[in-house]
Amino acid sequence: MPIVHEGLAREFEYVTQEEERATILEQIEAGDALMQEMAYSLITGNHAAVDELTQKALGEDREANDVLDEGLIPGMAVVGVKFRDNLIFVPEVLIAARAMKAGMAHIDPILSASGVEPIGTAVFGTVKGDLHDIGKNLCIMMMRGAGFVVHDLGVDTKPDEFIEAADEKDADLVLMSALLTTTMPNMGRTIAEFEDMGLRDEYKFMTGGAPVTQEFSDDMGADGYGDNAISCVEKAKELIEIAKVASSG
Ligand code: B12
Repeated sequence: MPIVHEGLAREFEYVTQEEERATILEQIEAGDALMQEMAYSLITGNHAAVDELTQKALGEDREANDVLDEGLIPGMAVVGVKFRDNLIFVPEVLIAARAMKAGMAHIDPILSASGVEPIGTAVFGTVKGDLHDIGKNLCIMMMRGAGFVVHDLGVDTKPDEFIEAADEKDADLVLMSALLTTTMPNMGRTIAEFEDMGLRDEYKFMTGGAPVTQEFSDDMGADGYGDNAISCVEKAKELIEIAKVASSG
């Protein structure tokens, strides 16, 4: 269905990059008016509405996956774009995140019970010495929304905690966030500790956080880098594909 919700149509105008417009429009158009209202409520941070609309949609016997793909994810994608383009700031993102959480509270139990094969499993932490977790939490939410199982290791995560969790959770990906120039090198130190244990090739490593660049990430020996929650999901999918091809070949 084309965009019939006026508010959502206005919000969609903030998405200006051609490729992103096409992807997000496809997701929106797969849904109906109820899904559009859900996406709009999420973008505007109306958690009570998202809570109610998600319950309503699931009560109509829609698939939890469809509600996620056609309502919550396109909404969150618009939020991600607006944040990246400096059209909204941290408080608005956190308010939208709360709305996403309200919807996910109904969807998560259904998806986990249905045994849908996840895209991949990741452990994700903010590195040792660093307490910034807003960006990490956004990435985790977007990754979970995209079908990954993500184990949140919290903040101030020491290398051995990454190693233990990656093993215990049978992770494919190890994701690290750092916001301080003083803690950024701890991403490289973490990878080095995996290497020392002979575990470097068991996992794909990704880095991110405001001061981190592609070049820095490469220097740290990581496999992937993302500068926002959308690119985090895209890169994670790409690395999972590479890992699959490598293990089948
Ligand atoms: C909020 C904040 C805090 C909060 C953190 C609250 C929390 N729960 O996270 C509090 C007040 C606690 C705090 C504390 C400190 N902070 Co502070 N903080 C910030 C601030 C204002 C915003 C950070 C943020 O949340 N941005 C929004 C999120 C969404 O963006 P993001 O983290 O970059 O994440 C996005 C991407 O980077 C990416 N991403 C993030 N992680 C990952 C991981 C992967 C794998 C991938 C692919 C992508 C990815 O996706 C995210 C979503 O788009 C920044 C300023 C700034 N503009 O960055 C300073 C800033 C980071 N802080 C700074 C400093 C100095 C500190 C303190 C040392 C201050 C002090 N003297 O005590 C302490 C350090 C505490 C510690 N040990 O960590 C400096 C760092 C300077 C530097 N060169 O290192 C900054 C830059 C402020 C400044 N200009 O001076 N801070």
